[in-house]
Order: sequence, then C-alpha cells, then structure tokens
Amino acid sequence: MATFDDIADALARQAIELPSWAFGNSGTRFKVFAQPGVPRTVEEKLADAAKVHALTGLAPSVALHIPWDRVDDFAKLRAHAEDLGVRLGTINTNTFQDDDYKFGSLTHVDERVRAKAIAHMHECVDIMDVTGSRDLKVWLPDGTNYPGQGDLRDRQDRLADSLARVYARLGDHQRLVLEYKFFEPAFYATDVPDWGTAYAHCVALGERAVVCLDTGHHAPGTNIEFIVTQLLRLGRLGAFDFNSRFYADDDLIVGAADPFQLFRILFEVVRGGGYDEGSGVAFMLDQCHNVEDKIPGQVRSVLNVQEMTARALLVDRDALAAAERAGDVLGANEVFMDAFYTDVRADLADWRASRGLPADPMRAYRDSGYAERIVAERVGGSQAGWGA
Ligand code: AOS
Ligand code: ZN
Ligand code: ZN
Repeated sequence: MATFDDIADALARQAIELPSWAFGNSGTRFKVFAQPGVPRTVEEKLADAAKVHALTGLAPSVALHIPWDRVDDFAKLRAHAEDLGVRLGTINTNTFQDDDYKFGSLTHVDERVRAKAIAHMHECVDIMDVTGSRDLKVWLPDGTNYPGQGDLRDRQDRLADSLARVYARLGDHQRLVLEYKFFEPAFYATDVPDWGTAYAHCVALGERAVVCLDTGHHAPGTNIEFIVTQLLRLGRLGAFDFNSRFYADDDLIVGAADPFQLFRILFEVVRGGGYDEGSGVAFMLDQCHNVEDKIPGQVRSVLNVQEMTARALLVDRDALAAAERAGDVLGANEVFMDAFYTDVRADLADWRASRGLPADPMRAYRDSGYAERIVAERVGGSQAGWGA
C-alpha cells in the first residue's frame, strides 16, 4: 500500500465548496429550529464559511443561491469574500419557491412561466459575470404527481429548448451544471430524474454542459460509484453535491451515513482522473444542519471528505490491477479493503500541523470563541434556505 507521505502532495490540492445555505436556519416541513448566532446577511454567511476554511484549509470557495443570496452589489460581495480569504463559487438557480412554478419551470406549458424561469437563469449568469463564477447549477423541481397530469415527452422537449436558451447565454469559460434527482417535490415523474437524462441533455447542449451528482439523489441500493465511473468516462462529471442519506434526500453530513460508500465513490473519482489537477470536477457540499451546530457541521463534513480521499489515494492500484487480472477475487478485495480500513486521522493531524493548520479543527473551533462571539453579536438570524 502507498504510504501517507506518498499522498501528502495530492491531499494539498483538495478543495471543497461550501453551500451558503448550510450556515442559515433550516429544517424540515415540520419545523425549523432557529439557532442563535446564525448569519443575518450574505456577508455573515461568507464569514462563517471563511472560518471553516481557516480551520481546515479545505474550503476556499462558497456557493451562492439566488435569490436567497441576492445583494445589490455583487462586485462588492466578491471583494468582501476575497478579503475574508475565500472566493464566490457556483451560482445556484432557484425555480422552486414561486407560485408560478407550481406546474414546472423550464418545462412549463405556459410560455410566460417558461420565459420567466429562463430569465431568472440569465440573471444568474449576469451575476456569475461579476462574481467570476464558473458554474451555473440548475436543479429543477419540475415533474408531475399523477399519471396523465403532464405529457412526459412534451415536457422533455420544452426542457431541451429552455436549457438551450440558458446555455446560449454562457460565456466561453462558464458551464451549465445540470443536477438530477429521482423524486421530490414531484412524486410520480421527475423531469430530470437520473444521470442518463441529465447526460442526454448535456450532450445535446454542448461541451460546457456537465452533470452534477448529488449523492442523496438516488434510490436505496443504487451503485453510485458506477455512475461516477461512467460520467467520468464520458467526460461529463461536472460536480458533486456531497451529503449523506438514510432515507430520502436527507442532506445530512457527508460520510455520516455510509463512510464506505463515500470511500468507494472517491476511489472511482481518483481512478477516473476526477481528482487530477485541473480535472473539472467540482466538489461541493449540499447539506443542511437542522439539529447540529452549523459551522462545526461544515468542518466535520470537509474533514470526512478529506479522510476518505486520503484512504482512496492509499489504495495500491498496481496490486489491485494485478489481482483483478489474475482473477484473484479475494486478493483484490483485500487490497481495496486494506486502504478503507486504514486510520489516517493521526497522519492527517500531523499533516495539518505541518502546514500551519490546527491539528484538530473541531477542537480548534470549540476553543476559538467564535461560536460565543456570533451568538452575542448576531441578533435576529435570517432564514437561509430549505424550510423557508
Ligand atoms: C435539491 O434537492 C438539490 O439537491 C439542490 O442541489 C439543492 O439542494 C438546492 O438547490 C438548494 O439549494
Ligand atoms: Zn443538490
Ligand atoms: Zn437535494
């Protein structure tokens, strides 16, 4: 097996984008539990994200969500982020919180509503031009609840047409990242339900259309690492939304529900070149912290991704390939599992300390006094996303 020293340099290029909405109040449709000290402004969300980056060195950028994070002056916001030591990243569109979108957005039968959704996405690209963001993330709530409610084929045709109009607005360096999800809020037929549908639309659009794989968006038992492999092979894996799920789209801390699955996914990422310098795969979190503290929730999340990345990098690929070729089923599995079972936490602590980072970022956060300070300073937190 490779040693920790062998992978130290590769670990240094890890970058995980944080979602602005992870720092605000969130909840389920039953209850939003407000937490003291949550950000009241976008600027305060950026400050919290910058704290996560300062503690871990892993989170240099922040994804924004429009309209939740709309400000009057995005150039000023960009400068503010840079002053804090982070960048503004992916711009997420929102066509799911407006009465007009009850029966769909980019797929809507009514041309007025469809034009409104397209205009919203064009506005998001205008924002990207100012923030310097590369990626426009499109996740759609579109779908139907009952058989016969909508014409499935016509909806696909309208979707293709709408996406083309959005894509046409992108600059040469910008990408459309299309996210799929098998259900919710639609419960019968979702219009972008799976990687194949997302892939087909991306191919029709052009090279700068790529797929976002949200790890929570699959039916139980789905072999997600296979999808990772296939999309990398096809050159269309644009981004991850990392989180974990026990039941539905739970948006829990990545690596909490099934660390082995995260390991298998990251192994295929490494194997397929998705972790190579300049690979074009964006690693993001898409999580909400409903009952746990938010800033340490984000710290825990990026550390979980780092730990599993380290283990994935440790796999002895030569030994694995030899065992695979020899038909040595148990030998190959042992090589794979050896890396998974390697506890890298002490090595990572030393590695962090050698780079001027806290060896234990969770503890460093607890000791920093930041949590107490924001509770004292921020009175009247904003509602930042889900459950709003
Ligand atoms: C929805 O289920 C998707 O995961 C979206 O990526 C995301 O959670 C949403 O856009 C929140 O911003
Ligand atoms: Zn997502
Ligand atoms: Zn989701």
